[in-house]
Amino acid sequence: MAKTANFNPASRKVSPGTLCILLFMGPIRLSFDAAYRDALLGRATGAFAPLACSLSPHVALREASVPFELVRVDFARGKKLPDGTDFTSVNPKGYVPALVLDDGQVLTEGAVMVQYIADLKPESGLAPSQGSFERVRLQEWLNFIATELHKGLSPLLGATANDEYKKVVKEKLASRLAFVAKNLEGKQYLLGDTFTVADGYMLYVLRTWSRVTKEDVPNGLGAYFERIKARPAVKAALKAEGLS
Ligand SMILES: N[C@@H](CCC(=O)N[C@@H](CS)C(=O)NCC(=O)O)C(=O)O
Repeated sequence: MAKTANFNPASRKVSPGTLCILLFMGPIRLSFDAAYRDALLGRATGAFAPLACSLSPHVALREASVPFELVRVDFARGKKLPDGTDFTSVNPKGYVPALVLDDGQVLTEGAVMVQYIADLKPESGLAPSQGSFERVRLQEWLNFIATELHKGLSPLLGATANDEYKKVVKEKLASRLAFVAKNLEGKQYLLGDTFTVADGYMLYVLRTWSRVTKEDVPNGLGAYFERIKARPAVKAALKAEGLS
């Protein structure tokens, strides 16, 4: 217990050779291994899996310049890793993202994971320092994004919900997004003029909103969305997932 209480991610040694594995569901193309990418394309033509929320920690890893490796989870084939391993043996919850650390520990839950990543590189400014009130504000945003927006989108993603319910869900989401737009007035990013991991999570939400509603992001969020997409780390993450 004491070990956990005193745990400080910034003290974790992250050397260039460190292997962090970010597991993600989604695109069939991976940039880190062209041969593997081509093999996947050959086997899974047209079987494009939707963009997953693992994009958020993926962006955080790139923004923080933490070395990592991406591993695709093939949900269409029973949640398998490329080597045939059952993904649930890595994350028993069965969903992405999952971050496998160099000491073998597995971290799940995107809103927590991105803070861990930010704390590996405090100088990146991706999260206000632990113990500050600003950090609590960041957590307030992350929790809002995870519960009200990310999970709020879920009924729109599948065929289970009927159109009537989807309409209600969409209206609720639009009102939540209007709240975000209002909070962005006069600011570049959610916490001010500095990009944080909350903005990286919003990227997933705004992309998914556009994809499922086939509409532009709601009023007041367009410039913010473009600002996030213009970041080099974001561009690199989208490219690596075959989404640019
Ligand atoms: N509570 C998790 C939820 C993650 C989540 O919803 N992952 C989705 C992709 S965006 C997933 O893997 N769904 C597959 C499943 O639930 O079986 C988090 O916030 O990280």
